[in-house]
Amino acid sequence: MSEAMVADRASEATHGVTQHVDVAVVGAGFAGLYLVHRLRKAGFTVVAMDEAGDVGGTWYWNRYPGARCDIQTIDYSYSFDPELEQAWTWSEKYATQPEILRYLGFVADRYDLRRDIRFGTKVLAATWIDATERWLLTTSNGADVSCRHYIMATGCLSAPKPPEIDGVKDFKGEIYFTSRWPHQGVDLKGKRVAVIGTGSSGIQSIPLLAEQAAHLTVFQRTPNFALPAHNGPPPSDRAALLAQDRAAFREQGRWSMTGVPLPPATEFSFQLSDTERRERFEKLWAAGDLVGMLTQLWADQGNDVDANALLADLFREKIRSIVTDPDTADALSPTDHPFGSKRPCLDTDYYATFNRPDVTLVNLRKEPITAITASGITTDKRSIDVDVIVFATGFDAMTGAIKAIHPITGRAGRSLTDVWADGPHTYLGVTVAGFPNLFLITGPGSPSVLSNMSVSIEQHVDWVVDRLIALREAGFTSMEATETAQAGWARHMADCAPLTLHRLANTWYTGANVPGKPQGVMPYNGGVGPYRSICNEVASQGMLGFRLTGPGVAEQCNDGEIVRLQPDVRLVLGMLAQMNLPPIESFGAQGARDFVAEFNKSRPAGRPVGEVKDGTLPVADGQLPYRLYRPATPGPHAVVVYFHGGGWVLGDELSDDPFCRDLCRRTGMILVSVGYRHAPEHRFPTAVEDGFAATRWVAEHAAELGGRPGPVLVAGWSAGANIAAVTCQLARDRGGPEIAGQLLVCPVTDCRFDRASYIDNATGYFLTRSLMFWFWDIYCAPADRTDPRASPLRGQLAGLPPAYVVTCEFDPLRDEGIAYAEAMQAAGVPVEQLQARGHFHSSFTMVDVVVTSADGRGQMANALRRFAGLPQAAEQDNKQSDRTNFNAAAS
Ligand code: N01
Repeated sequence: MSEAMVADRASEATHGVTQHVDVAVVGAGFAGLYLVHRLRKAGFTVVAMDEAGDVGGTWYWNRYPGARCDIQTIDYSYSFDPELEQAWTWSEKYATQPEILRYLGFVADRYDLRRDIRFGTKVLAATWIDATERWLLTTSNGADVSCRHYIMATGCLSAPKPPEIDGVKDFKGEIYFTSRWPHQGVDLKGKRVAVIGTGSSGIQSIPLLAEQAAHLTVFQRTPNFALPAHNGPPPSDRAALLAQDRAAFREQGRWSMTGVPLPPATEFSFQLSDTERRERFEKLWAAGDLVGMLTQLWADQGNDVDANALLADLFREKIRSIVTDPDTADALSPTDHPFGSKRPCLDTDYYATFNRPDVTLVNLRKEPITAITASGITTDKRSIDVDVIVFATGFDAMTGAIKAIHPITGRAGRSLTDVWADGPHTYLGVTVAGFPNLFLITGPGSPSVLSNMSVSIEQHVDWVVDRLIALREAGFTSMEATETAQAGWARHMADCAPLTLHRLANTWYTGANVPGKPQGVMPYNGGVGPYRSICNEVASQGMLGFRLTGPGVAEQCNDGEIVRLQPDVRLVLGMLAQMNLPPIESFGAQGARDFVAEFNKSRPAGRPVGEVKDGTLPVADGQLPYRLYRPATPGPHAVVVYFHGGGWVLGDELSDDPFCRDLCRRTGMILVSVGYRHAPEHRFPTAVEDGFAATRWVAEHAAELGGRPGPVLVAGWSAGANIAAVTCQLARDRGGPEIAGQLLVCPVTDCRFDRASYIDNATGYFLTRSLMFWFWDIYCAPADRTDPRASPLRGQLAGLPPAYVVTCEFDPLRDEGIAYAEAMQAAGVPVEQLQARGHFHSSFTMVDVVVTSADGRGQMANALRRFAGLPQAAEQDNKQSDRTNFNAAAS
């Protein structure tokens, strides 16, 4: 669109007269365009405003040489209209900025969107007027706007960050920002050029700038991971997939974790050999697929630092193989953050560019910039004269464009800048408490930049517009998030932290790139599909967490938190619900055992330990099998006798294998998992008597097993924790063995079924109330149930070994576990409790599936080490998580 046409368009809004619309939108990029289209179709009057001279958003401004998308264009497109999809064909796998801009122009033309967009127009201030329940916007160009709903489609990376280097104003040469590259281009021929910054913009532009400049000097503060794009025509395999079933392809993207329809890797790093890992890496390196490299190598690459390090090593090897000067290769190799924690880049000849004689890398970690001078850039070691400085220094991301471009004043005169002073607070990343009818498209707290933006944008726009339609139909004129819902979303966001490694890097994802900006992972890292289902649930649960008001209708406020489960627990339970399994108890005892054995085959294998050895141990009337897990460290080791879960009916010494391995690795102790006998073949008290006998045998044979002589420890999960608890009571009463401590994970401690947790969590959390009835019926006659060997809560508790008791919020057994911990404590036993918020009965044994339970398992291991008089384990989980998920109550 010509500048004259822009001026015409801007002047159509008459000065002095307020323009009244249903909805005002800021931004005319991917999000703004789709908003205008959908809102108009839904019958709303709408105006969009953009400072730019035409549509395009980020693609309007970022015109630097080499600018391209780095998600395959086949995925980086609108999907709302199949005809639009048929009408446009991308020429490349990763389209250039000009092609993407042409596409957005094509979309604007096709739906005649420009007629409702005021270009060259900045919103100067936005104020909520309580009396009219409308937003009033003052603008830089043309009429002010009064709107019922105000939607920020401002993009996540649109407010450039100032260079923060002294002396920029003194520089006598030319200065350019990649984010505001001149439309007419820049002639760099024969010039000495400096680039500051090696993020995506720097890495994309550097090879092309090097081709033009007489000499290029790259000032790098943090080396980044870059993968060759191998650009070319759209890959035929994915194009064929799309052509085969366009709707299914798009739908798969919408429900995926990243917004790109690629199935994630299922094998874990420790299940693959070095050769297999290398093969996978080479394949993705050759494919040039960033999302693939981020998700397809091994299942734990994105959340486990050790698994991620394997991948980072392969990257560094590649850099060394491309860059001829070893010092330069070293400087270009990232070592301070896991792959993917900072946005990795797609490049074309980036690393090879540093082999050119006319390109120099300055490593700012070794020689920081001290100032920019009239003639160039000075570091603490030297001065480098240049004619041109290109700042590829990035953006005040996520919040910059929302809060810095103009004051937004909500209810009771509260400014968004004040409300967000310590970081952004949102509900779903879309709304903010205290700011009625204000919507953020891909705002902080939404998957946004951790996803394929086009998919996230469509989801947000559809969700918001659908809500506006529903409000209108019900007669509501305002919609506002509640503080409870917003606080719940913040908690859910924090719960999601261990799912990825983003928290471990200094990056614009966390605000670390802007001096003084509050820090925390801003985008939602729980995945695109889960996020979509949460948004849908908010609507289906009567707009949970929103207050709706309107003239002539009763206020509606269905307050609450939308996600109370840990994010991965929610996924596991969702998958189980989809499987629609019959109740386990309906299989009968043997059928249930077969079912569990089959079910366990599909879980990730446990992690390697030093040695796994099977054996048998004697009890009065036979032999019991056991499996011993020995750490890789030199012994002798403290010994833990472990009892598996399964309601005294199911399971065996192998059935908690991943949990035993994990505890062995974390504690550095031998675990002996005992195959005690089960009901109905062997009813009460066989299981507990077996447990006691096995513990005594292990204690007596500790040295032969490679263990440390002296007291043993006991641990168990569920019914196994019942056996561990009872074993401690029997050992106290029967003269040994000496037990140094007990770890009880979700223990069965009493035969009562009327505690609140039995009622609240009766169904829906895998272990059901009726399954527990069934277990008790098979195991123990009603008359025996009050025997302390069945219900240890009813026993004498004084003089027991110190205990660590773990309970889960969504577990029928929660309250009897807490009751046991409290009763032991009242009896003078040293007790620590871990009350795991958002977890279910199986959270801690589902190692590598419920990764949010890793912190808790680390705490259990440390408790066992304390009981054994050992120093605390190396802070294994501090590298996994920088905060605790749980309300641990140490007593
Ligand atoms: O910005 P960045 P970007 N002195 O913040 C350095 C998207 N994008 O514009 O890492 C010296 O990533 C800074 O160093 P450090 C994409 O999501 C997509 O490149 O803070 N150096 C860093 O190296 C991307 O992630 C595409 O230590 C300074 C660089 O400048 C996001 O936009 C293309 C400095 C900034 O990197 C942002 O990318 C382009 C200083 N004072 C962008 N200040 C696609 O391909 C900053 N730096 C789709």
